[in-house]
Amino acid sequence: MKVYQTNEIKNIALLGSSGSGKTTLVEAMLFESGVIKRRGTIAAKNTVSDYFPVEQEYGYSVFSTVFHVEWNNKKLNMIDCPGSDDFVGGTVTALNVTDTAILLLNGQYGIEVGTQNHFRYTEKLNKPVIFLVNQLDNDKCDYDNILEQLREAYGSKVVPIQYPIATGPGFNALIDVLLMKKYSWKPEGGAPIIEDVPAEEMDKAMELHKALVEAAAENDEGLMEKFFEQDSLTEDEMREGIRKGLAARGMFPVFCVCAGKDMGVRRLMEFLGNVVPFVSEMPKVTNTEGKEVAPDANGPTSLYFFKTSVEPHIGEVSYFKVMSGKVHEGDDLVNADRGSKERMAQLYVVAGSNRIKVEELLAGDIGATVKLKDVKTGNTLDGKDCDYKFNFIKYPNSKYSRAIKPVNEADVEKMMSILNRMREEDPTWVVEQSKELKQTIVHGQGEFHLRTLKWRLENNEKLQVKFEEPKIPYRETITKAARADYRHKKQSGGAGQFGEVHLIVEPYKEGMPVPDTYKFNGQEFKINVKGTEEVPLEWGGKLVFVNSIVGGSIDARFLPAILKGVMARMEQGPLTGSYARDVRVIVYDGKMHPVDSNEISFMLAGRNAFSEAFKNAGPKILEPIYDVEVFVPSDKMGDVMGDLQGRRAMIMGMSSEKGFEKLIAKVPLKEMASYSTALSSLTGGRASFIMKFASYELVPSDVQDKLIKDFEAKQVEE
Ligand SMILES: Nc1nc2c(ncn2[C@@H]2O[C@H](COP(=O)(O)OP(=O)(O)O)[C@@H](O)[C@H]2O)c(=O)[nH]1
Ligand SMILES: [Mg+2]
Repeated sequence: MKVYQTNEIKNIALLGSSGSGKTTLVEAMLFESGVIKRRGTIAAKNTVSDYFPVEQEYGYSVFSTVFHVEWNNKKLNMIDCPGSDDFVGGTVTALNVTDTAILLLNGQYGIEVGTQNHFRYTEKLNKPVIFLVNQLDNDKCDYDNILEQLREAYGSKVVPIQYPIATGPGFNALIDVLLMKKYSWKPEGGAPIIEDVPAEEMDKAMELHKALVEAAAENDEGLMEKFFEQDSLTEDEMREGIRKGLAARGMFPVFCVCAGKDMGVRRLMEFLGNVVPFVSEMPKVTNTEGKEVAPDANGPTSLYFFKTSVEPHIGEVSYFKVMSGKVHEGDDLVNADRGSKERMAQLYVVAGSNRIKVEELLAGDIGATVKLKDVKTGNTLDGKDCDYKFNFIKYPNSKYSRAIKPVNEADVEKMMSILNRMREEDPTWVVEQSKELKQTIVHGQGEFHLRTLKWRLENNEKLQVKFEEPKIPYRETITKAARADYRHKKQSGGAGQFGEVHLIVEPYKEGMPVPDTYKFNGQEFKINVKGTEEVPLEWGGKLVFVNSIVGGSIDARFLPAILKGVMARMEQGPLTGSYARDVRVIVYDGKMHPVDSNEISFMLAGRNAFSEAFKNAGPKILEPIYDVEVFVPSDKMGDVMGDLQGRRAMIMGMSSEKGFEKLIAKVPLKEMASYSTALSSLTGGRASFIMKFASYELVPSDVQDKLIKDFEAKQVEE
């Protein structure tokens, strides 16, 4: 295979809702460019793109699939992305390593929640977008309506380059208003018949052509002047204008295809080859040191690994983009993130599970290799004299969590090692061994995301696991000051134990001064601060420990033991055994025994005095609250709002954009446990949401009573 130069390579992401037809389009493109000899179908489970058993089982894409086609001496590297937001990891990665996005729309439905989500990612990453309306042969397809939806959602930058003469099962022709030609196909699709625009379509075609010329001119001053002088542009000038418009997101061109019948696919590839920006024309990526790295084949060699996957029959395959320089078969490189050496024994370009060996790949290109020793997703391998690292990919926060457990308890270690390995394939799975909750928790992007995790553990790894509801990381705190003392005393035979501690506890807020006196039951307690220790807590908040001991009633050497006793209770709060936070403890008095006092005595006295004072100090349970943003189609707004109110949500705001509403709310984590499933069934999968930890807040008193009761019942049981 030919070695492609940087200025012959284009990297493109295929986006769009599940079911819009991305995988089918890939099949048609690969067929048209000669990589495969016959087109597979989703129904026959023989497509190039969905080749993993889990994908064939569920009937849609779980992973992103990398492939390339050669077209007119250019190489188009493409990544077919999963449409469901559950598998957003693959989509975000793909968008980061490509320069242009093709956003497919399902001709039956027009803009869907997946369209909106994917468009939002392109916006965030500032990537050019081409809209592609697919399934023009569907009898529900209404192209003009879809165009209207697009304009309403994304504005006047939406400019059609094609329109179908008629949609529905008879679809077989479209007008291309960039070339001003009619394209039509025989029933088997493939090579088009290209003719002049028929007279009856001329008016409509001319009108759209003019709009396109104007839009193309808008993105370049030289072209604009020319357009005003001559009222037209040449084909090349138009391509130039569209390219600039695309690159600057000043224009979102709209194309048409029927991927299922391979109609319009060649023309789309031609446009991709001729018009979309090259790698070298796009903004440069910066490395972790903030240095811009140009895709320069003469620069130092640096490869970024954006995907690793364990593939049927071969094992681990690692996908990379050449960020700079070139890589040759047999090159020795160094892993900049892990320090290890790696040999690039074989280089491939890929089309799904098909691999083609190549000798060399240059800057900007995408390739794969196998049998690396220790390369994880996100690592960089560098050549001599280069130490670039990259971390430009940012994944969304997880929003669905489950506690996971092997059915056979002896398999815990095995499960953990498999989970950690799987996480290297998909960084949006987060595995957490919670000491606090005594659970292993897997966090993901949705119920389906975690179900595929389970499927793969059970089917690929033969490890049976079960999911449980994750416990909620409650916190405990106090709401007023209280006082207690406790004497620990033990005299049995030999050495005795003695320690007595008097202390005050109160809620602590940052910067709060210590008062001179406290009053409890009419009695005054004078405070004389001798020392303060601030302990930042691993689980958030603080413990402030104040020494105000009078007249040496307790030796200073016992203070650390008292603090240790207090901390033991902070780690297992007196109400429900949850972590406590935001407490100030003032030790102001106590007693020692000249022989029997020791550290253990003061630790126990400190712990018990603290426990008692805590219980008298208006103790409260806090729960984690999340900031939640829900994107809902307008007609489902009422249902979604009602459901949220049933989840103790506080609605913070609403805004309406592009036929969708955005709802902003604060919701307790406890109430979000199965939200993704509930939201999906409320809206028929047409809504999506994101969530992020906000703060800890007091739980309502009925919830608190129940939590304390449950805890006490469990204590008795144990
Ligand atoms: N009628 C029709 N069906 C299509 C077309 N393209 C794809 N499909 C069907 O739509 C479904 C989803 O397609 P798929 O390629 O898996 O979509 P993806 O989820 O975006 O990858 C499959 O059943 C395809 O056969 C098309 O142009 N016309
Ligand atoms: Mg697919």
